[in-house]
Amino acid sequence: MSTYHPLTESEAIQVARSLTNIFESEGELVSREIGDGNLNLVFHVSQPSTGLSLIVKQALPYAKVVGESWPLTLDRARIESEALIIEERFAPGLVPKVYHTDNELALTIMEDLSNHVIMRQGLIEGGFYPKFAEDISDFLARTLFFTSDLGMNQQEKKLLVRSFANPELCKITEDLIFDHPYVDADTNSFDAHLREDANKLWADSELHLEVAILREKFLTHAQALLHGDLHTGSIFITPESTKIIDPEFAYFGPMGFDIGAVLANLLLHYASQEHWSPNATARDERRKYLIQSVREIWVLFESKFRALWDEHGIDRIAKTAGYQDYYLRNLLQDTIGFTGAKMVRRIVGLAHVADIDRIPEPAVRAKAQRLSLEIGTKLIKRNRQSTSIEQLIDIADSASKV
Ligand code: SR1
Ligand code: MG
Repeated sequence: MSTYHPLTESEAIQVARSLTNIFESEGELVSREIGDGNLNLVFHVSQPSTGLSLIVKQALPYAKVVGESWPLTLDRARIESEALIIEERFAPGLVPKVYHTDNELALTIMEDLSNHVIMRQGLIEGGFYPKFAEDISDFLARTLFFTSDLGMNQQEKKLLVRSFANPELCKITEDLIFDHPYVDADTNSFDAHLREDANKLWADSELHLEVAILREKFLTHAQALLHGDLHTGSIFITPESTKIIDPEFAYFGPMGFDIGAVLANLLLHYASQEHWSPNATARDERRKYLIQSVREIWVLFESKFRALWDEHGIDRIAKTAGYQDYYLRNLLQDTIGFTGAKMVRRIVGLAHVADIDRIPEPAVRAKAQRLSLEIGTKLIKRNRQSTSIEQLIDIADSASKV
């Protein structure tokens, strides 16, 4: 079975048996394809007699969301496995355990996390996750610091940058986040009632300047190894546990892109509350919880990142007074700008979010979409003037009060 082909459910059982020793030799295995993402096959393989289980994830040679007309490198399976292994080293317990990688078959066999829920779905169902800000700030601070020039050997980092080049998946991001939403591109997809809003977006040269600056950072600023697609669909969660999955977009890029992805997806959920909250009191409480999560994630991230720098910083000249403050101020600004860009793409670009798309009433959905666009565009436009996370919060708060 070593030549690449998309696996069937029964072949997933064969690879799970032959490439790992997770299962007891006695006892039948059951396999189900459960992938609901944009790109891959995901098989859940279990042994009912023992309760043991695992996941076989296989990259397809094209983007499933579009079809075979959009070819896509299988090398992303290697990138994903290697990123998971590095993330586990720096943020232990916050990613699934990798049991086996097969680059020829483009597959990763890993821990089954089906006792968790996908965070996007958990939020839609009204879940509260009291440990999330602590866990995600740990993940971000530790993976970003220890793969940056502040926290790892700078020559080894250059070699790692090479093995995480990931040009095809970066191109998806460059197009779908930093280009297509700002022109009348074929890949864009939005409700007819947003036509005027899209026209405004395409004509806004002040906005385009900021997008060009953010795009340049994404293209050139190899600051740290990013997850690269850290939305709430890439997070498995329970109130007690957080697991970050799916780093196939990993590459060395600007740190604020990962932090912004998390904040953007909380704010997209915030923008959808008129539908998902049962009444005005619940909506206000939910919005406060989401805003408080955004604040805590940044505040905890910043203090953890500074502590890692003080304790484990490897660069003598980076200890110069004032440099850490300068670095964190730029990182906050990048985070705010990327948060905005990640919101806008989910409203007018190719790939949307269920928090908003699943709102059935067009008028309520339109309000959530416009609120997301308003918050997103303001964050993009104001990112370079920002000095505090409270400025991002004010933008979200005041937009939702109108
Ligand atoms: C063609 S892939 C569309 C989107 O799905 C992934 O999760 C990334 O966010 C990508 O932009
Ligand atoms: Mg994904």
